[in-house]
Amino acid sequence: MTHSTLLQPTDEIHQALADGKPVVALESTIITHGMPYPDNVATARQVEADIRERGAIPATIAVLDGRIRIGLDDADLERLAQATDVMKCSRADLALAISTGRPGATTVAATMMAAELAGIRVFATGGIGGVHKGAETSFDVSADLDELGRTPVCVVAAGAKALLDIPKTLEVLETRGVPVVAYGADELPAFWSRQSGIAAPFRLDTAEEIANLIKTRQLFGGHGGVLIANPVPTDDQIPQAEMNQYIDQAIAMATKKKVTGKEVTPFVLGAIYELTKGRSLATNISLVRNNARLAADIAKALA
Ligand code: PSU
Ligand code: MN
Repeated sequence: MTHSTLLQPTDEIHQALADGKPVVALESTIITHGMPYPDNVATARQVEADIRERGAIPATIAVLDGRIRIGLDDADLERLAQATDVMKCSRADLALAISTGRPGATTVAATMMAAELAGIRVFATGGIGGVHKGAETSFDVSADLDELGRTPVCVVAAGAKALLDIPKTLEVLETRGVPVVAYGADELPAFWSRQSGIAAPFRLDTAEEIANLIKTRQLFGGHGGVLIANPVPTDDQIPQAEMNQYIDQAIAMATKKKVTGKEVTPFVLGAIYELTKGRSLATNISLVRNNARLAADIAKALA
């Protein structure tokens, strides 16, 4: 393994990047640990199609056969979506997955690392990891926040999930020097809900303004990302008051079962899926698609 064999972009993506065309990175933990099969693979394909429809090229990122794949074909997506032995790879896990040849799905942090190495500047996901409730005793703070502080990739998400401590997450992002921008909203969205009750640090209303922010930030020397918080479409949201009940129940279940570390987010997402009888999944699919469309617009404005 050398630097030149670490990444394996598809021919299409390799050429698109060489030509300066708009490319949008996509993570794979959402496929393997965020949604049940077969909705996970159907969503992954749909999101890729949404990006193409907007005139950009999707690059789903994962570790397969000891290499970081930049862009997956249909068979790869299916293989990843069905597999049960896939490592959830954040910054700490990426090298081990590659060096042992184990299949790995990339989190926001690891996808940002791969996107930067590949030269992709915009990345769409569902929600970022953050500071978990009770972090003052558990120390559970996602590596996504440090990555946003160091890696120059724009991440489009539907805000931080309300299962996280949103004010503490914002504090850490501010400390790490990450601009947090709500798209077309004054309030920070909370993933399944458009409202969080927390004012967004900044608001921008167009993809062009966001592209300008990214370009300006690059002038500082290319350190650190930008977080765009894009509210879920109104028709598909689960209002905050209702959602908070499910979240509290799901966290209580996780505590009772002593779920810790990187298992927490997948467990809580699964519990919320059960508690909402599948409605959370429809919301999740809607917001990921919405983020993919905005990310494609930002990538076009940057290209
Ligand atoms: N939020 C979701 N679905 C997900 C994740 C977050 O709604 O699948 C994944 C993302 O890949 C994110 C990761 O980067 O969980 C954060 O995990 P942790 O808190 O262990 O860093
Ligand atoms: Mn964690």
